[in-house]
Amino acid sequence: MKKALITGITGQDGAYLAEFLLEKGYEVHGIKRRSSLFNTQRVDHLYRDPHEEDVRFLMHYGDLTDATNLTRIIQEVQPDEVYNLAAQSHVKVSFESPEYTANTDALGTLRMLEAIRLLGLTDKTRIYQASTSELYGKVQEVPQSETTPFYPRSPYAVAKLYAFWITVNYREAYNIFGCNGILFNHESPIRGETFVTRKITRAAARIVLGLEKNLFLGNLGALRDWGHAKDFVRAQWLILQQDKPEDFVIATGEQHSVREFCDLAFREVGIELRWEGEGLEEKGIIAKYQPTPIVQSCLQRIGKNVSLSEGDVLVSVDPRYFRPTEVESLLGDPTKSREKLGWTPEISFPEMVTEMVAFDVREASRESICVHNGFGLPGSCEAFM
Ligand code: NDP
Ligand code: GDR
Repeated sequence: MKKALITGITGQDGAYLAEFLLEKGYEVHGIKRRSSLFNTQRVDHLYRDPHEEDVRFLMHYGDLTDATNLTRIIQEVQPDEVYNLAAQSHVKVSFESPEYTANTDALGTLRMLEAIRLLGLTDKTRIYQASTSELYGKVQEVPQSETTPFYPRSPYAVAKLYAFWITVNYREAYNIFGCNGILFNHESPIRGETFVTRKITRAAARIVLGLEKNLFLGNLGALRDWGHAKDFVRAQWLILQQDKPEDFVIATGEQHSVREFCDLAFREVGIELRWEGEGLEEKGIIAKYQPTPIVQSCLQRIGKNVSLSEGDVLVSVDPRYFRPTEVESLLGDPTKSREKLGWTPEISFPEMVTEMVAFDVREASRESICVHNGFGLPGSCEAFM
């Protein structure tokens, strides 16, 4: 039985990858940070009491900033494959915590590679590094491929640049089977709530169910190549199954704007948006509203009327969400991954938006029922990222 070790197991990709590898028959070990509250919601469905027999999903406390701890875990587990997904992964937050981001995202990767090398596991353990399309930043070529030059535009991207090259260097210097997946944005219903897609799908659901009135966003014109996390973790695994270690771009080859994402998400709950104004004055206004059957049934269940009318402003721009340096446009060229890995995405962009909104409508309706019955839920400070 193959053993995999996943850092960042409590994150979006960690959860999908763990599920994928368990289905493939792996024994899956995850590293999670100690936190004062439970933070394993994304993988709780995979958990089995360790006292049972044949448990194949095991967690270890650890942190990418702690080399001795990482080395001990790798020594104990002796993994065949390591997926280094842990990171301070929010671009905007990286401007506020640049040193911590570098410590985790750049030096954390070095610590993982060094642990494999110092433990003499270079012949046994393969390592996948979660590299990113943010490396292209101020893009030098459209679409971006494995040969496009990098131009990082945030402390996050600069830290990931170090991680990219240290992985290449350990491959060349020590023969480690280390690979970078240069992944373009990928989303899902379990995407963190402060990334723009989930922020939008969550707001669309909460607005039609009366839990929120407005959605404030930053750069509506930003263009991204958005895929589904479920497809993208399959590519991570394929990258480590090749005969020789290489780096791959993983992308859909399709591009959409934040504004377009809003249009689709709000349409899923029955709202047609029209856009008026420019720059800071740009607004998303209701052009038409006819609640969809799923929204209608939730409203009935909650026993509530939410009044939304044509002309209501639902989306506004707030400069708080602008970044000091922005990545305006990303579009990946997935030719190499298609030809060498045989990888193509299976979930389309509209299917993904539909799935995300449906999930958030269910979440919002649950919350709405609590609020309506006097069990008010507190707001979240995280909403302000
Ligand atoms: P998430 O933010 O959802 O998950 C990040 C994970 O890293 C969480 O489990 C988090 O733990 C953990 N983590 C953060 N800091 C540390 C630390 N110091 N030590 C140990 N663990 C830590 O990210 P995604 O799942 O979306 O992304 C996975 C990886 O892929 C990241 O490296 C990201 O930068 C990269 N990436 C993501 C893309 C995307 O579009 N999703 C695209 C390209 C690259 P906790 O739950 O405790 O916060
Ligand atoms: P990104 O994702 O920075 O591409 O990094 P994010 O969803 O945060 O932003 C995408 C684009 O949307 C614009 N935007 C907003 N973003 C957020 N978060 N909140 C807003 O209100 C908002 N309004 C507009 C942003 O300016 C940006 O242009 C993600 C992360 O998962 C990284 O870890 C990963 O490496 C890259 O994708 C590929």
